[in-house]
Amino acid sequence: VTARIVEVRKNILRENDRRAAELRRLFEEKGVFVVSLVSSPGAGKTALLERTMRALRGSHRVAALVGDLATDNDARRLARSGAPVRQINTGAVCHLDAAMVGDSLADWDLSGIDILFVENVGNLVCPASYDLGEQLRVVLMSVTEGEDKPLKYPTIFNTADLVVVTKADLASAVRFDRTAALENIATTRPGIEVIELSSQDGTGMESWLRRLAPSAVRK
Ligand SMILES: Nc1nc2c(ncn2[C@@H]2O[C@H](COP(=O)(O)OP(=O)(O)O)[C@@H](O)[C@H]2O)c(=O)[nH]1
Ligand SMILES: [Mg+2]
Repeated sequence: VTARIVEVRKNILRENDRRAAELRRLFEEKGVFVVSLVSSPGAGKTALLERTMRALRGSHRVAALVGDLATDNDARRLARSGAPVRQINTGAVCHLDAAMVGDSLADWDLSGIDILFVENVGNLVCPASYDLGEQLRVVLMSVTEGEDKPLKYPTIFNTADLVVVTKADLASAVRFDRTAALENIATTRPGIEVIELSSQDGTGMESWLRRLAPSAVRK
Protein backbone atom coordinates (compact mmCIF):
# COMPACT_ATOMS: atom_id res chain seq x y z
CA VAL A 1 0.00 0.00 0.00
CA THR A 2 2.78 2.39 0.91
CA ALA A 3 4.50 1.80 -2.44
CA ARG A 4 1.27 2.53 -4.27
CA ILE A 5 0.72 5.77 -2.35
CA VAL A 6 4.25 6.87 -3.16
CA GLU A 7 3.71 6.03 -6.85
CA VAL A 8 0.41 7.98 -7.02
CA ARG A 9 2.10 10.92 -5.32
CA LYS A 10 4.96 10.88 -7.80
CA ASN A 11 2.49 10.92 -10.69
CA ILE A 12 0.62 13.86 -9.18
CA LEU A 13 3.85 15.82 -8.84
CA ARG A 14 4.93 14.93 -12.39
CA GLU A 15 1.58 16.14 -13.72
CA ASN A 16 1.90 19.34 -11.65
CA ASP A 17 5.40 20.00 -13.03
CA ARG A 18 4.05 19.62 -16.57
CA ARG A 19 1.22 22.09 -15.93
CA ALA A 20 3.61 24.49 -14.19
CA ALA A 21 6.04 24.44 -17.11
CA GLU A 22 3.13 25.23 -19.43
CA LEU A 23 2.09 28.13 -17.21
CA ARG A 24 5.64 29.46 -17.03
CA ARG A 25 5.80 29.55 -20.85
CA LEU A 26 2.42 31.30 -20.99
CA PHE A 27 3.49 33.92 -18.40
CA GLU A 28 6.69 34.59 -20.35
CA GLU A 29 4.83 34.88 -23.64
CA LYS A 30 2.31 37.33 -22.13
CA GLY A 31 4.98 39.27 -20.22
CA VAL A 32 3.53 38.64 -16.76
CA PHE A 33 5.92 38.59 -13.82
CA VAL A 34 4.50 36.09 -11.33
CA VAL A 35 5.43 36.28 -7.67
CA SER A 36 4.18 33.68 -5.20
CA LEU A 37 4.10 34.07 -1.43
CA VAL A 38 4.26 31.23 1.06
CA SER A 39 4.40 31.30 4.85
CA SER A 40 2.74 29.98 7.96
CA PRO A 41 -0.79 31.32 8.58
CA GLY A 42 -0.68 34.87 9.87
CA ALA A 43 2.92 35.70 8.90
CA GLY A 44 1.61 38.67 6.93
CA LYS A 45 1.21 37.64 3.29
CA THR A 46 -2.05 39.50 2.74
CA ALA A 47 -0.91 42.56 4.69
CA LEU A 48 2.24 42.76 2.56
CA LEU A 49 0.24 42.34 -0.64
CA GLU A 50 -2.25 45.01 0.40
CA ARG A 51 0.54 47.51 0.84
CA THR A 52 2.50 46.31 -2.20
CA MET A 53 -0.44 46.41 -4.58
CA ARG A 54 -1.39 49.89 -3.42
CA ALA A 55 2.19 51.07 -3.92
CA LEU A 56 2.60 49.54 -7.38
CA ARG A 57 -0.87 50.36 -8.74
CA GLY A 58 0.25 53.70 -10.16
CA SER A 59 3.15 52.28 -12.16
CA HIS A 60 2.20 48.66 -12.89
CA ARG A 61 -0.90 46.68 -13.70
CA VAL A 62 -1.08 44.30 -10.76
CA ALA A 63 -3.44 41.41 -10.00
CA ALA A 64 -3.65 38.64 -7.42
CA LEU A 65 -4.82 35.10 -6.86
CA VAL A 66 -5.33 34.09 -3.25
CA GLY A 67 -5.53 30.53 -1.94
CA ASP A 68 -7.24 29.53 1.29
CA LEU A 69 -9.10 26.45 2.46
CA ALA A 70 -12.21 28.59 2.98
CA THR A 71 -13.57 32.18 2.88
CA ASP A 72 -12.87 34.97 0.43
CA ASN A 73 -11.66 37.31 3.19
CA ASP A 74 -8.21 37.82 1.69
CA ALA A 75 -9.56 38.43 -1.81
CA ARG A 76 -11.87 41.09 -0.38
CA ARG A 77 -8.96 42.71 1.48
CA LEU A 78 -6.82 42.81 -1.66
CA ALA A 79 -9.64 43.92 -3.96
CA ARG A 80 -9.75 47.19 -2.01
CA SER A 81 -6.59 48.17 -3.89
CA GLY A 82 -8.78 48.34 -7.00
CA ALA A 83 -6.79 45.59 -8.73
CA PRO A 84 -8.33 42.40 -10.14
CA VAL A 85 -8.26 39.71 -7.45
CA ARG A 86 -9.58 36.20 -7.39
CA GLN A 87 -9.93 33.78 -4.48
CA ILE A 88 -9.23 30.08 -4.87
CA ASN A 89 -10.85 27.91 -2.18
CA THR A 90 -8.98 24.66 -1.87
CA GLY A 91 -11.41 22.90 0.51
CA ALA A 92 -9.31 20.31 2.34
CA VAL A 93 -6.20 20.80 0.23
CA CYS A 94 -3.28 22.50 2.01
CA HIS A 95 -1.60 24.09 -1.02
CA LEU A 96 -2.28 25.56 -4.44
CA ASP A 97 -1.25 23.57 -7.49
CA ALA A 98 -0.53 24.58 -11.07
CA ALA A 99 -3.93 23.34 -12.30
CA MET A 100 -5.80 25.51 -9.78
CA VAL A 101 -3.77 28.54 -10.86
CA GLY A 102 -4.17 27.79 -14.56
CA ASP A 103 -7.90 27.14 -14.28
CA SER A 104 -8.63 30.30 -12.35
CA LEU A 105 -6.66 32.38 -14.87
CA ALA A 106 -8.39 30.81 -17.87
CA ASP A 107 -10.72 33.76 -18.53
CA TRP A 108 -8.24 36.51 -17.62
CA ASP A 109 -6.48 38.61 -20.23
CA LEU A 110 -2.91 38.04 -19.10
CA SER A 111 -1.47 40.55 -21.54
CA GLY A 112 -3.20 43.20 -19.40
CA ILE A 113 -1.19 42.25 -16.30
CA ASP A 114 2.39 43.25 -15.45
CA ILE A 115 2.70 41.58 -12.05
CA LEU A 116 0.55 38.72 -10.79
CA PHE A 117 0.81 37.90 -7.09
CA VAL A 118 -0.17 34.44 -5.89
CA GLU A 119 -0.78 34.05 -2.17
CA ASN A 120 -0.51 30.38 -1.30
CA VAL A 121 -2.42 28.57 1.45
CA GLY A 122 -0.79 29.34 4.79
CA ASN A 123 1.58 26.61 5.87
CA LEU A 124 5.26 25.84 5.56
CA VAL A 125 4.94 22.23 4.40
CA CYS A 126 2.53 21.37 1.55
CA PRO A 127 3.22 24.26 -0.86
CA ALA A 128 6.91 23.35 -1.10
CA SER A 129 6.49 20.54 -3.65
CA TYR A 130 4.15 22.36 -6.02
CA ASP A 131 5.64 24.51 -8.73
CA LEU A 132 3.07 27.12 -9.82
CA GLY A 133 5.00 28.43 -12.81
CA GLU A 134 5.99 31.52 -10.82
CA GLN A 135 9.23 33.40 -11.58
CA LEU A 136 9.80 34.45 -7.98
CA ARG A 137 8.85 32.42 -4.94
CA VAL A 138 8.97 34.34 -1.69
CA VAL A 139 8.89 32.68 1.72
CA LEU A 140 7.78 34.97 4.54
CA MET A 141 8.79 34.46 8.12
CA SER A 142 7.54 36.84 10.80
CA VAL A 143 9.61 37.94 13.78
CA THR A 144 6.85 36.61 16.04
CA GLU A 145 7.07 32.97 14.99
CA GLY A 146 10.54 32.12 16.24
CA GLU A 147 14.01 32.19 14.74
CA ASP A 148 14.23 28.44 14.20
CA LYS A 149 11.64 28.02 11.44
CA PRO A 150 14.18 27.72 8.60
CA LEU A 151 15.79 24.80 10.45
CA LYS A 152 12.45 23.10 11.06
CA TYR A 153 10.97 23.61 7.60
CA PRO A 154 14.02 23.51 5.30
CA THR A 155 12.15 22.37 2.17
CA ILE A 156 10.09 25.50 1.82
CA PHE A 157 13.22 27.65 2.25
CA ASN A 158 15.04 25.52 -0.29
CA THR A 159 12.38 25.99 -2.95
CA ALA A 160 12.15 29.78 -2.43
CA ASP A 161 14.12 32.50 -4.23
CA LEU A 162 13.82 35.14 -1.54
CA VAL A 163 13.12 35.31 2.19
CA VAL A 164 11.07 38.19 3.58
CA VAL A 165 11.21 38.66 7.34
CA THR A 166 7.95 40.39 8.28
CA LYS A 167 6.62 42.39 11.25
CA ALA A 168 9.97 44.10 11.86
CA ASP A 169 8.03 46.67 13.92
CA LEU A 170 7.38 43.96 16.53
CA ALA A 171 10.97 42.69 16.72
CA SER A 172 11.92 44.25 20.03
CA ALA A 173 8.58 43.45 21.70
CA VAL A 174 9.10 39.73 21.06
CA ARG A 175 12.89 39.92 21.62
CA PHE A 176 13.50 38.73 18.08
CA ASP A 177 17.06 37.43 17.80
CA ARG A 178 17.90 38.80 14.38
CA THR A 179 21.42 37.35 14.27
CA ALA A 180 20.14 33.85 15.06
CA ALA A 181 17.35 34.15 12.49
CA LEU A 182 19.71 35.27 9.73
CA GLU A 183 22.15 32.50 10.70
CA ASN A 184 19.41 29.89 10.54
CA ILE A 185 18.29 31.12 7.13
CA ALA A 186 21.90 31.02 5.89
CA THR A 187 22.49 27.54 7.33
CA THR A 188 19.41 26.18 5.59
CA ARG A 189 19.92 28.03 2.35
CA PRO A 190 23.37 29.60 1.98
CA GLY A 191 23.37 32.85 0.03
CA ILE A 192 19.62 33.34 -0.27
CA GLU A 193 18.53 36.97 -0.42
CA VAL A 194 16.74 38.29 2.69
CA ILE A 195 14.58 41.42 3.00
CA GLU A 196 13.39 42.58 6.41
CA LEU A 197 10.28 44.73 6.45
CA SER A 198 7.12 45.84 8.18
CA SER A 199 3.84 46.17 6.33
CA GLN A 200 2.62 48.17 9.31
CA ASP A 201 5.12 51.04 9.50
CA GLY A 202 6.62 50.60 6.02
CA THR A 203 10.21 49.86 7.10
CA GLY A 204 12.03 47.99 4.34
CA MET A 205 9.22 48.42 1.84
CA GLU A 206 11.44 50.30 -0.64
CA SER A 207 13.90 47.38 -0.86
CA TRP A 208 11.01 45.02 -1.45
CA LEU A 209 9.41 47.21 -4.12
CA ARG A 210 12.79 47.78 -5.77
CA ARG A 211 13.28 44.02 -5.90
CA LEU A 212 9.92 43.52 -7.61
CA ALA A 213 9.45 46.39 -9.96
CA PRO A 214 12.47 46.12 -12.29
CA SER A 215 11.55 42.51 -13.10
CA ALA A 216 8.14 43.60 -14.28
CA VAL A 217 8.29 45.45 -17.55
CA ARG A 218 5.35 47.75 -17.97
CA LYS A 219 3.75 47.04 -21.32
N1 LIG B 1 2.58 44.64 13.67
C1 LIG B 1 2.45 44.08 12.47
N2 LIG B 1 1.42 43.28 12.21
C2 LIG B 1 1.32 42.71 11.00
C3 LIG B 1 2.26 42.95 9.96
N3 LIG B 1 1.90 42.24 8.88
C4 LIG B 1 0.77 41.60 9.20
N4 LIG B 1 0.41 41.88 10.48
C5 LIG B 1 -0.78 41.39 11.20
O1 LIG B 1 -0.68 39.96 11.30
C6 LIG B 1 -1.96 39.38 11.14
C7 LIG B 1 -1.95 38.37 10.01
O2 LIG B 1 -1.67 39.04 8.80
P1 LIG B 1 -2.14 38.51 7.39
O3 LIG B 1 -1.65 39.46 6.38
O4 LIG B 1 -3.59 38.19 7.40
O5 LIG B 1 -1.32 37.13 7.32
P2 LIG B 1 -1.43 35.92 6.27
O6 LIG B 1 -2.23 34.86 6.92
O7 LIG B 1 -0.01 35.47 6.06
O8 LIG B 1 -2.03 36.46 5.01
C8 LIG B 1 -2.93 40.53 10.92
O9 LIG B 1 -3.51 40.87 12.16
C9 LIG B 1 -2.04 41.64 10.41
O10 LIG B 1 -2.54 42.93 10.69
C10 LIG B 1 3.36 43.82 10.27
O11 LIG B 1 4.24 44.09 9.46
N5 LIG B 1 3.40 44.35 11.53
MG1 LIG C 1 -3.70 35.80 3.89
